[in-house]
Formats: sequence, C-alpha cells, structure tokens
Amino acid sequence: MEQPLSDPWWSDAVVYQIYPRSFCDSNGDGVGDLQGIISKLDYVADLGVDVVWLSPIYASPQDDNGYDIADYEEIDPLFGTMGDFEELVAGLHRRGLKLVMDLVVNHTSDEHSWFQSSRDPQSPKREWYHWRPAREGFEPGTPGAEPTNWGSFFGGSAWAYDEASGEYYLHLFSRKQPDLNWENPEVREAVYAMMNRWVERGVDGFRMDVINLISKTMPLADGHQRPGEPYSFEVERVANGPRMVEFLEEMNAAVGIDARQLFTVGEMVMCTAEQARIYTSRAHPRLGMVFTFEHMSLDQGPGSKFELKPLHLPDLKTNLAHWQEQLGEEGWNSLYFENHDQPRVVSRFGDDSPEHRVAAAKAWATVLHLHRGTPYVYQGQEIGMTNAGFTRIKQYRDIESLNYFADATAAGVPEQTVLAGLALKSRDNARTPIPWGAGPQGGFTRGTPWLPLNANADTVNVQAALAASDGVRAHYQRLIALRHELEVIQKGRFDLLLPEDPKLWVFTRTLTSEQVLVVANMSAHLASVPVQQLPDLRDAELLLGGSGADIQTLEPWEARVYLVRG
Ligand code: TEU
Repeated sequence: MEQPLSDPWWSDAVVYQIYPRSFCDSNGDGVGDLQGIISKLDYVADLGVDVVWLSPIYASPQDDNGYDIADYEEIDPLFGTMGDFEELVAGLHRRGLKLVMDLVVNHTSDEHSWFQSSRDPQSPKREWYHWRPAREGFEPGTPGAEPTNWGSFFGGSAWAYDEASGEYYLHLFSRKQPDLNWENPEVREAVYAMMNRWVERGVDGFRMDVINLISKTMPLADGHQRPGEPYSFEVERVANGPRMVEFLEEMNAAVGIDARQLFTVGEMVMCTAEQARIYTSRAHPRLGMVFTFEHMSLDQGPGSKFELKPLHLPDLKTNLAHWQEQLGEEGWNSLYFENHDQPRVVSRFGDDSPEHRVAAAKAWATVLHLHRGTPYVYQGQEIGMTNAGFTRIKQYRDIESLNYFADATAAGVPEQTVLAGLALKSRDNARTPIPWGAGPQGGFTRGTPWLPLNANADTVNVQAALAASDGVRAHYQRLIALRHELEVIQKGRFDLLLPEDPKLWVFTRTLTSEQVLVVANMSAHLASVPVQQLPDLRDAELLLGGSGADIQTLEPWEARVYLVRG
C-alpha cells in the first residue's frame, strides 16, 4: 500500500484556471485555442501561480462546451493539435508551472465510440453505460415510462429513450452526456489507462469532474420527489455511493497518483465536509482535495440556483469555517469563489460599481487566499472582471441557462424574472472572453467572439490591470507571494472571530509563535471594528491593506492583514 502524502508539494501552491474557449484566440475563428494560451504563458507565470488547470480541450461536439467528450485522447481541432498541446506542456514546465487536465469520466459524449457501440444490445460495451427498460406497465417513450423519476441537472428527466435499442440510458447532465457505468471494471480500467497515457504526455494532475457521481446506489431506483416537483433530486441516489472510497483508492493505485505526487482535485456536488474529510484524508491514498458547492448555494432560493436570495455574510463565513475545522490536519481544502460554472464574485457577492469594484475584488481575494487550503484563481478574476450584463436570452450560449429559461418560462415564470436570475447566476457570466486590452474585441480575437465581451471591456482589461501598480492583479501577486513566503499562511490553524458580524470578516491563522490576523470590511459602508476583541496589534506588522494606523474604522471593502509574532 502506497505511503500517503504527509506534506505534498501543493501545500503552498496556487492554481490558475484557464477556460480555453474564452482565454485567447490565435487563429481568428472567435474561439480561444492552445496557441492563444501559449502566447500568454509569461502573463500567467508572472502572476506567481504554480499550477494551470485547463478546462476540457478534447474532441467534443461541444454540447456542454467540451464537458461532453467524444475522444479522450484527441485534441479538438477547435483548440489545436496534439503538437500544440506538447508545445504548451513544454512552455509551462519551462516556466516551472504544472499542468492539471480536466478529467470528465462520470459521462462521455453520446458521440463517443464507446457509447455508439453500447447502443447495440449485443455489444460487449452495452454494460459500459446504464441501460434500462421502460418502467413496467408503460409504453416505451411515453411520459412516465422513464426507468426512475430522477431529474437531470440541466432540466428534464435524467433518462433518454433510445429508439434503436428499445431501452433508456441514464444522463445526469444533457442527453448528449450519457453516464458511464463505473460498476463495470472494464470501464474503470479504460479510464485509468487513459489517465496514465496523459501522465506520460507530461500532465501533472487531474481536476475530476463531478467525480462523486461515479458511484451510484444500486439498484437504480426512484428517489424522494418533493411535492410539486416533476422529478426527484435525491442526493443519496446519485452521489457519494457505497463504492466511492474503493474507486478513489483503486484509481490512486492504478495511476500512481500518490506515488507520482500527481495533483488531484475532485469536483463534488452535494458533498459534506464530513465526506470530504474521508475523500481527502492524508492517511489514505485517495484525493488531494475536493471542490465543495455548499458555499456556492447560500444566495439561492429553495427551487433553483436562479432563484435569487441576498447573501447573508455570516452564512458564508461560518460555512467556510466549518470546512476549515472539519478537514483540519487530516484533510485538505480547496479555496474558490469563481470558476467556469460560477458568476463573477465581485458582481455576485461584492460591488462591481466603478467606485468600489477594485476594492471589493481585492477584499474577496484577501479573505479567500488567507484561509487554509489551495486557492484557485479563475481567468479574469485576477483583474476583477465583472458579470457579463446580458439582458436578452439571445446573448446566452450555456446549455444550463438556455434549458432553465425554456423550462421556467414554460412553467409561467415571468421572462424578466428569469432573465434577472440568469443575469446574476448564469455560467455565461464567467465565460465572456478575456479582454487583453481596449479596442476591437479586446484583443481576444481578430474575428467574431463566440460569446460577446463584457460591456466594460474598454476599462476592465488586462492592459489596464498591468498598468495599475495598486490594482487587483498586483494585489493577487502580493497574496500569492505571501503564501509562498509564510508557513503560517500555508499551514496555520484557522480561527474565525466575530462570526455573526454582518459586515466584518475577521479570522486568524496561527502556527507556533506566529499569527496572521485578517480584518475585512465586506460592505460598501464604513465599518467600526471592535478592536478589544482582536489580538493585540501594538507590535504587529501590516502585511497588506490600508495605510491608516487606526483600525477603529475600515473604509468600504477595506481589508487589512497583520503578522503578529509571539
Ligand atoms: O459541473 C458540475 C455541476 O454540477 C455544475 O454544472 C452545476 O450544476 C452548476 O452548473 C453550477 O451551479 C461540472 C462542470 O464543471 C460543468 O461545467 C459541466 O457542465 C458539468 O460538470 C457536467 O460535466
């Protein structure tokens, strides 16, 4: 049994996520590509990050922007060639950067040869997917005939009837994303072999898409259906199944994840801190860390993520503190507010007005990066990019958003209400192209971008950020440098102070005789600080933030970081 990693190399690392479609287009077709990324590697390296996570670049019909893979070992021509990929790996490694690829193996594309073969009931690949006959007593293809009452994440039933084979197949996401049957050892062996070949191509780790959905509770059966709900979304039926730990350990051994110190992060919808501690336990060869969604659902109503509810700051502070405490020394946290599925934090939780955008973006960076765990910076977050500001459904491209619009308006929700929900929460808010400068198409492409650039691209862009010595990007550089320098930030125990304060986010990180104190005003108003409840700052060193000596009152979105040496 492989010795678990006590202090892996990524303990002080920071990850930069690139969404290839929207990063930089080198051939003018309006879609970002690998040569575009290669042309910006110095920009990425100069930020100080250690790891680059690349969202999918594999051959795909792009039904879900690449999270529907038709061939795991072919680069989609949209993004380039395997030659471009090898050039990218070399360019990253030459700059001391590691490469983490997206591993999407809960499902494939329905255009993958595995699925195409599986559609034939006699095929040796039939059991590579979840095929089931129609519900007893129902005519196949008719309403209610679906084998179970499960709903898909993208709306509608999670089952699709395949006329050709007279049975239904399971797809927890779009009908063009059939779920693989991980109960079948042939499937698992094929996945591990594919992962090993990517490692041989120079890949340093994997971000694993919805990995806690691979073990489902067997037999697949109806779940609890909330009154008025067309389908069941019972977590226990589709996630964190009985063989999760077995599959993670089997994968770890088969791919030599711990043996080769490969970086791994498992995206885990519907996962608790208690489960995450088991999945990331450093006493066992499983996962390096997971992405939780709990803190991403604190500003939504009971029905859907598009039902808006203002964030109550104590909810967020205490949720992250819970994960800090629960994973403690045994597990390890990932730290993120943004990715290609989440809206821009400065618009969502902060204040993206010209007056406060920079300060708010810096405050949200400070509180996140000084928690214990591995921080993730999503492309554009380092310059304080805002939400897209779309007002018409025609501007959207995201399958989840378009399906929600269709379902909600069909259910009678006023169009303006639906559009308001999309404007704040749609995934397309994170996917607008990076504006590298002012001017036509922000220098992202010579062609027509696949998704419009933000309306404020002439002011909020990389060129402007590079010129701002005290701007958002410079602030991220300082935060990343602090993490590399100070062990107390890498490993210090986390303690939340003033948990119920609705404006202030205050916490300490403590390691032996050193303590870091973070005091942040997460509001657009002045905030008075109860200094008597803070550690003694007389001999403290101000590491980051406001110059004013007096900490009694903080400006809107002002955050300060002190180092107190015992
Ligand atoms: O996301 C999983 C997931 O659950 C999100 O889609 C979530 O439902 C929502 O969008 C965020 O609130 C992963 C990938 O990150 C996402 O891009 C894919 O669409 C999805 O899996 C299917 O592969």
